[in-house]
Amino acid sequence: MDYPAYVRNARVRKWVAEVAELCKPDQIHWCDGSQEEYDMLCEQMVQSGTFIRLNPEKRPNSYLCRSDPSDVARVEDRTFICSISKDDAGPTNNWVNPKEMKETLTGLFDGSMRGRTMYVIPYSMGPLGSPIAHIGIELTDSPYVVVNMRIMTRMGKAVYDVLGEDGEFIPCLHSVGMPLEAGQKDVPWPSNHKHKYIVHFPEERTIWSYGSGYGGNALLGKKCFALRIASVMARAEGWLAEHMLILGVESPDGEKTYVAAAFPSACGKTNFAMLIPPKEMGDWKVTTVGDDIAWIKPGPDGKLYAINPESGYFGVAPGTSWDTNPNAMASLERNSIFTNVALTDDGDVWWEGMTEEPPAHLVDWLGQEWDPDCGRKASHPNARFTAPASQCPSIDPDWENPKGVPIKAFIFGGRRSKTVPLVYQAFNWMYGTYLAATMGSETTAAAAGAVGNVRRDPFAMLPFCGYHMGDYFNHWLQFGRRIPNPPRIFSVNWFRKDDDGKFIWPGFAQNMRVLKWVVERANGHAVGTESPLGWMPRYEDLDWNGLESFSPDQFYDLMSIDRDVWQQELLQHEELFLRLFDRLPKELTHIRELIRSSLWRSSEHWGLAPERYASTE
Ligand code: TSX
Ligand code: MN
Repeated sequence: MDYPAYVRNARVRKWVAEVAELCKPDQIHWCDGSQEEYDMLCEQMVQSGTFIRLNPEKRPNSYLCRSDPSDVARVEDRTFICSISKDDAGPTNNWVNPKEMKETLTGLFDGSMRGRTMYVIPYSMGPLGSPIAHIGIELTDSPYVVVNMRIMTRMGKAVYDVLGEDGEFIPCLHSVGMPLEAGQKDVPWPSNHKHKYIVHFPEERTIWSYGSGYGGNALLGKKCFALRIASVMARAEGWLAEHMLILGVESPDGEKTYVAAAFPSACGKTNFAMLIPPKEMGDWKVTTVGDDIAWIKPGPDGKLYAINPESGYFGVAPGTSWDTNPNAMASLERNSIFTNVALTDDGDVWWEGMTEEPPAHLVDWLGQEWDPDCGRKASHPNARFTAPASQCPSIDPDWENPKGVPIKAFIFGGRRSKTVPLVYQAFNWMYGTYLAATMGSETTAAAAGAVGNVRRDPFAMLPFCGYHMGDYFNHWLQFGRRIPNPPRIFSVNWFRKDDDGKFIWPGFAQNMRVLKWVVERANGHAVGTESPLGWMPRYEDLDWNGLESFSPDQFYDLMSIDRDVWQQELLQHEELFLRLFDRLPKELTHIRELIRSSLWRSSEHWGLAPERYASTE
């Protein structure tokens, strides 16, 4: 085997040789991460029919890719946590004995790269050399993965310098699972229609992924490493690997506050990470550190420092527009990859919700002719853009600071049409852990299950925790005990509806009013009134400049805590806890009982009833 001289790490050399012997690729390409290499691979994919070069006038240096219609999303039922003990994976993960799984996968990987090139991708999750960052190496037979990884991670040969001769890395093996026999013609999107396996070995800290080329199944630095494997590392080493955006808030007098926030899918997480405050509120500014994942470690001063381990956005395209998220639209103006969106007649991209009026003619994500009356969607609901984070106009000046940014508050949100108030602050870390652990979100058309069902998604980590969810809750409780002055914890819900089924809260930019109260509370500047769930703002505690039409009555509708509805809600929390009973921290059951007993106070006693407002002016 020939190695580039700069690959000095013995473990890397040995592992690449072993995998090559198993997968039998025609050749090995050691990625250097250069622009030339990126351009060469994109051009090669244009030639092979995998990529369509978009009109350089409209979308410079950008490409459209259409996946196989059977390979369009993460496959949770084919995702496995193969810990030695089944109990360590917990009831919310699929588990197979690691020895058995290795045998199955070794059989599948044997010869899986025949007729293809195996790419060696060295990458850092987080700024190169940051004490919070970690290194991975992905071996893949997909050039699509290589170019996406170049946007989403710090990829390139400089990683080997950080790694040195004996540095640690996470080995990530990926194959689309479609070897080419001699003379066999390739397809634009190779994948395996029969076998798909997204497998994590938490004790060994390795990832093996077979059969899918899409998103989190194949870009192994993201969900597989930065969440599932990193969550295991974080518990062992005393830090947090979270499914959270990170944003900075700058007040008119220049006070800078960083918050991290977790939302389940379909809650507009990227929109919130890139929020532009209403100008009527004055000189407030929001800056973006990350939109999906946060790695958080305690610093020497006892504060918590967070980095975004990624360097790009792999965002859901449908619904993204100049109205809903101008910063995202600006980020993907150039140097971007679009997967499963529609192609316009002038060589640009389009998706549902991008413009009010759809174009009169498109080629849809399946490559078929499309017009507005054809009755089909032009883009797939899970169509994605891959865009460099550096292109985001709201990118935070410290987003690549190797020390990370200091986190003052955690926000947890879900999509709840009833029950959950617009915002409240947990009384303490334990109550905060409870609210995050019991977080739920209503299913939308894009997700499985009946529309409107509440699906519990603790910490928005249910599909991404690499170990038992009960142990994860315990890690959070333990973590908070060890740090002085831990971040304040908040719950938000932008999605409450009135009795006519209409959203009460205008959402989007107006969420800045809530965010302002959150950072002012975290900094000890704002008033909070006690409710059974936590501290809440009164109407007069929020900034209403520019939104005076929003009445105190509407606010009360948004903030009310209905005793009977919450009794039901607590029963649902109990259901979740029962699933995790053997490892559920006792504290959480006690908090539930505390909330249950607090609900018996009448609403006037938490200072938010509308009659109160009448008497304030
Ligand atoms: O992303 C959203 N956010 C967060 C923004 C910072 N969305 C989009 C849906 C999630 C993918 C929202 N949708 C938000 C929101 O805060 N709120 C809503 C609900 C809503 C939808 C439409 C309106 C209002 C609220 N329209 C009008 O008021 C005209
Ligand atoms: Mn995510």
